[in-house]
Amino acid sequence: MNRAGVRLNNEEAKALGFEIKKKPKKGNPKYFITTKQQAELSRIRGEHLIIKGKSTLKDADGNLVMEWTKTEVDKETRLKAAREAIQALIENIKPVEPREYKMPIVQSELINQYTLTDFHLGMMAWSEETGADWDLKIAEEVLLNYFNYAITNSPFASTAIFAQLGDFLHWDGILAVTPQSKHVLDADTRFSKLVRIAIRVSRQVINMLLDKYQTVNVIMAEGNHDESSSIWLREMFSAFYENEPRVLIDTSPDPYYCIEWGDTLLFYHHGHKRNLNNIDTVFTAKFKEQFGRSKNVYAHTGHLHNMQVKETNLMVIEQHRTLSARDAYASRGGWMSGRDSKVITYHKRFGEVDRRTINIRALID
Ligand SMILES: [Mn+2]
Repeated sequence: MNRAGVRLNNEEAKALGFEIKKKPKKGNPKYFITTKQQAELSRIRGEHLIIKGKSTLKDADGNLVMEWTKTEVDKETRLKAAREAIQALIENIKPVEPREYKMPIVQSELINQYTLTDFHLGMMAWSEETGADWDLKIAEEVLLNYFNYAITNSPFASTAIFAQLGDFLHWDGILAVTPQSKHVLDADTRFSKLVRIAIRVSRQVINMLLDKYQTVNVIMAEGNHDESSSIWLREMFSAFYENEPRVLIDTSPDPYYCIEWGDTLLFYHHGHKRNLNNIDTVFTAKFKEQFGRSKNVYAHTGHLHNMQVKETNLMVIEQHRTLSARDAYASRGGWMSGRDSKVITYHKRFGEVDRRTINIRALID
């Protein structure tokens, strides 16, 4: 049975028993391979293919003329390819020179957390339909206005946390769909443009934080909209600031993050895997040592876009609002949460000592 043409290199063609074809101008020559050869090819290439379905072509007498097998590379193989691509990207990144810290340290016991979740950069919303406009241009402006305003109006702590709690990017690849469920998303517009702006705006934010703080911790949490993109964001910024000891990037691939600040312990998770009901036990189990040493424990999540605070025997858990507008899906579904971001100040010994709420109206009116 024939399949559509597949490009093979000479070793692969030989292994599958073909006469080697002449190399065309671009890429490797195409061969028509059978389902059996496809399986052998996948074995050679170390891929695990999932059979998605079959199509057949029959002649007037009902004899099978041709058969196609629709296959898809499994998640692990795709992740492996993504990791290799990231590695290649990192190798080409030229790290920046360290910046000199000029600000006198006023309160070295304090850390300021800039909480940003579900920013949905690249989402497209139309105010007539959803109540507020949102696109790449608006989002970039809002984010820079937010950090400008929030940095100026927060205490003079020695250290900051850029707590980006996931869904920073609205979509995660060439197709504007959610990575797991493949729901079609309202997108503005090209993925390359989204990537460029995500990098540009994050760099600006980190540089703004470096002007005020001696040390900047960066959490780039995995969200359900940016499963893969959060990987390259973390790895790219880690490579980019490798010579800058004042920037600390958490590159953990496990979507649960932890920062220790004296006796105060801070946890972060997007909220797509675990929610307020039982996330406290997950954090405690994953970070037993840090938990054992700490006196004041706080956890932060996002994902559902509305505000909720819950105190358990183990910690205070807070689910945060977002600064982004709602998309048509959320608006039509009637999820109408308000829009703000909290700057929370933690003391090494006392835990939370201050918080500022930055309302979206302070940023766009
Ligand atoms: Mn989410």
